[in-house]
Amino acid sequence: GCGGDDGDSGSGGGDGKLVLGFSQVGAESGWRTANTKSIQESAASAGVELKFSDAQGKQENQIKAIRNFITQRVDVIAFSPVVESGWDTVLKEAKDANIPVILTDRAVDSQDTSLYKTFIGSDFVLEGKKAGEWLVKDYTGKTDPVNIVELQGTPGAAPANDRKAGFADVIKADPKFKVVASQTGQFTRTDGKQVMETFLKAQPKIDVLYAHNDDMGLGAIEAIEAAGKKPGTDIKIITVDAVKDGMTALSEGKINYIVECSPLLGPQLMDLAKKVKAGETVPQRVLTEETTFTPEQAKAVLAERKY
Ligand code: GZL
Repeated sequence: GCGGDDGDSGSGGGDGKLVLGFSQVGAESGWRTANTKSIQESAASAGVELKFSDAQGKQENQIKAIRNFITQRVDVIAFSPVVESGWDTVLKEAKDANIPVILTDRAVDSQDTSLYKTFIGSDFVLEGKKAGEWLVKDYTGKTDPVNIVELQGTPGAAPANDRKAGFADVIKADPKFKVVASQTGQFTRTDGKQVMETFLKAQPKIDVLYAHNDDMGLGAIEAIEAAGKKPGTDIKIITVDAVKDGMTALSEGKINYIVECSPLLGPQLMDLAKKVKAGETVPQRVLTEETTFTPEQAKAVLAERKY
């Protein structure tokens, strides 16, 4: 179909293999690439027939892909919803077709939780809180105003909404913290760089950048250096994800703190898909394991990072 590729139209799992239809957001960031790799590799090693569709960041392409999976009568449908809203209709179609759905990575705001069997992903509000808590600690004892600029993720996406809310919830404790500008950088390096350029022109003083993912932070670093400022020193930078390029910048002190968001959901997804197909009950919510990193900690683990 037009837009995102809808995956091959191969027959169902004729050889008894579980057939999983997966609709991916796109390829906007290093995190997404690692997430796709994890899903594709774990499907292969789990003996799952994967029908993979890349929506190029468009919700209508995801809805189209899900409808294709229903037509192809796959055993299980999984997807990472690009935005939180607008899924009830297509999820009801999957339910009416008796095809179970698994949410991965991002949440939907559907009130009817019977529309999916489980949601495996991070707690994005907690990620935002962790970012805020580091900043509060870093500025303990200081009283001068702290001017913060924020690069938000994709408008309407659960990680963008929740990372913003969690961070704001923590820094509201101290009025010295002021978010003087907040704008979407679409989770990409290119947009992160462009928006940071406008922040640097518009803001007389920027003390901190909070970017909802490493990629936007890395784009912002280019803009900060082009403006003759030292990232991590003149402007402190906090990001989320902990992909290799982000961890490298962290180990060099260009980023000050990274909150990890693991993309390696593949193995658990395959396990959940098999359980769901077998009619076993699975937890409504599966939280991913993840931590935080300082420059020292990044140096210690950089060589072994898988993504
Ligand atoms: C988070 C994921 C976000 C990453 C970004 O689970 O949805 O989307 O933080 C990615 O890097 O683009």
